[in-house]
Amino acid sequence: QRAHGYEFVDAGSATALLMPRLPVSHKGSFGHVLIVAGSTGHTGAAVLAGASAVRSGAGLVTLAVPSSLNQIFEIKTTEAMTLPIEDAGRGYLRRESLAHILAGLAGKNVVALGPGLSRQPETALLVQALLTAVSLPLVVDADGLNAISENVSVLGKRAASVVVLTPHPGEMARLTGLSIAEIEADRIGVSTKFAQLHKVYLILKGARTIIASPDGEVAINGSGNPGMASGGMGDVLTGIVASLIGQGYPPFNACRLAVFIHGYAADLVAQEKGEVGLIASDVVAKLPVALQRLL
Ligand code: NPW
Ligand code: AMP
Ligand code: MG
Repeated sequence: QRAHGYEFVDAGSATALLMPRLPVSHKGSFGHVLIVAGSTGHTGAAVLAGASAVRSGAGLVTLAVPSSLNQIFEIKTTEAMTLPIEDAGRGYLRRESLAHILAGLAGKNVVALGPGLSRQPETALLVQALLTAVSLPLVVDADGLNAISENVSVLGKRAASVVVLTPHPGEMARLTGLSIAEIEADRIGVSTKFAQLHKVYLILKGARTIIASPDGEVAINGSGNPGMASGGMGDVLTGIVASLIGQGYPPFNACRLAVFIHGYAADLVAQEKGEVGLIASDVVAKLPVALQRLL
């Protein structure tokens, strides 16, 4: 549906974007996602992003995590694998980890960067170094975005041709220097301007998420509910976006579809359990049904 110059993403348009699986496919057909995430106190964000990537159809998922937390991740995650990155016992990833993470890119086809990474200055240096070194499609969220906010011009030095940023209004405020009120007053204008200026796919989250492409296309999501205003929900979206890009969806399709499926799964959960007790793990668990209903 197209009105007022933007597209509205609903169940019909999401279904039209879905690519059915060929009978002869195998797990290598559906991509290998590397998720660089997690720090002390924020292991859940990494686990949610990983589980969400798996539940939205990724062939393989690996979590690159601080080595001192690896045993925790080994217990918390099952289908997703872990790549422990030496962290000298600190519980967060540092600039020194760059070479190790770059070596971990072998065999991967998309990288998600940021859920629960921490706001340590050394972590921000790592994020900035990864941006200039990783040529695979990159999905950047949460503390990945906070690191970019310290020097937004790093986006102009990035190696990847496809970069997706998934800020909530607070993160968008840090990225742009605008206030949250200014962003909320012109969600479409702010998103499209940023996407075109920095040549990124920009997903501005919140009620009625905006999806803007570097070429000036813009869509508004029709799914989702206020039950989604709870911790970890954005980390789930990061996993879906990366998963769909890894499966070969063109980036703008991946972004629109991921945002719709995320909200649609949450709507299905809300129908059963209500909005108040809705949690991110429930949304992950409902992703297969959401996909099945759309296909
Ligand atoms: P206010 O003040 O509440 O009105 P932060 P975070 C604003 C990880 N997590 N509309 C909000 O505004 C993440 O991955 C780990 C308007 C406030 O200013 C990150 O790495 C979890 N304003 C890290 O924690 C589960 C909005 O943004 C600011 C808005 C920090 O992420 C939780 C808050 O954002 C979490 O995902 C909206 N719709 N949405 C885990 N289990 O491991 C947000 N704001 O300071 O960036 O903190 O988003 O919690
Ligand atoms: P984050 O703040 O990173 O955890 O992301 C929160 C997620 O929940 C985003 O995908 C938001 O779009 C979604 N969300 C939060 N509040 C609402 C709401 N009131 N209506 C619809 N979606 C929401
Ligand atoms: Mg978030």
